[in-house]
Amino acid sequence: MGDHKNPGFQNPRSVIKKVLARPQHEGDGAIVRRSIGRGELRNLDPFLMLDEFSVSAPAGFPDHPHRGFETVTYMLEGAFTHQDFAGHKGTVRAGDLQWMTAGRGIIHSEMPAGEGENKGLQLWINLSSKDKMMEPRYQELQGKDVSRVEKHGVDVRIIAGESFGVRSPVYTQTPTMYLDFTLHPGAEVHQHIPPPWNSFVYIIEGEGVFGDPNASPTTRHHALVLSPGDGLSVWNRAARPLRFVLIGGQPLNEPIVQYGPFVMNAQAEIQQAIDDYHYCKNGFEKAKNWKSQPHMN
Ligand code: FJE
Ligand code: FE
Repeated sequence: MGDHKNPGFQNPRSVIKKVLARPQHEGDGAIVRRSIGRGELRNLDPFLMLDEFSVSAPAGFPDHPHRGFETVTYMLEGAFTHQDFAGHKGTVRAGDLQWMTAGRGIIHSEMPAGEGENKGLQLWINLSSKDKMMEPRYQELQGKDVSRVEKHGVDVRIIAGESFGVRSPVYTQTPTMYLDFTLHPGAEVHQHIPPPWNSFVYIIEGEGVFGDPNASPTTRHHALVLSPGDGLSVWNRAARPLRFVLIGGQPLNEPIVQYGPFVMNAQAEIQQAIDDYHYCKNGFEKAKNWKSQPHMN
């Protein structure tokens, strides 16, 4: 459910934590603003990381592995090209989405493909122990195929889950909702969130009032962690558009052991991942003699 007027929540969610995502270095010369995954907010089960990136060539994220989780790349401006060790390639442009379930192993490069700054969000979603070693899988959606609802000054792109009665075709291995809202000046929205799920908001532009109508407005580059509850209300009382993503997921409630891009349940499984990567086995077979092609920047 999403609604432009009637909250009708039994237990509205409020903001319990606010985190400013400051710029930091990542990859090869790239700058990211990390909200989830930084010291103040190590993770928010099932979410491991949210980076807002803004990258121009020759910086980028050259060949690196992943195991045990999903990465969701959603472009806001410009484009990013990816290549993996199985020969899978593509370019994600503004509005497009790449939902990559790394499972037992992916090695890939992610490099800017547009002129100037290439901006987007990358979210890492943990996989349950039973899914960590699954075969890798991609779900790719062009912006024109992302479901969108425009109503009463609210414009929502449905990356995952459902809003205003419209559902995303993306299959979420770990149950997840991911909504990209733009609220025009004066607009408000009341969005249902499954009560047992953890959820947060990340503000992309403008300023908005979240949860409590008397709260002071929050501006871009901030993540807001939400309390338990059945929905979130948001008001744009400013003179410019407000854009934010609302992300929620079913907690896995499993131990998390992370070593960079390997996320498992136990230290021994991390050691296994390091060995598998090193010896090109158990999912990393195709790493043997593979290197990404030079990018045309
Ligand atoms: C990474 C080195 C990396 N945030 N946002 C170490 F380069 C990366 C990495 C990224 C990344 C990629 C994109 Cl396209 C967007 C990102 C980190 O690839 F995750 C680790 N641990
Ligand atoms: Fe990656």
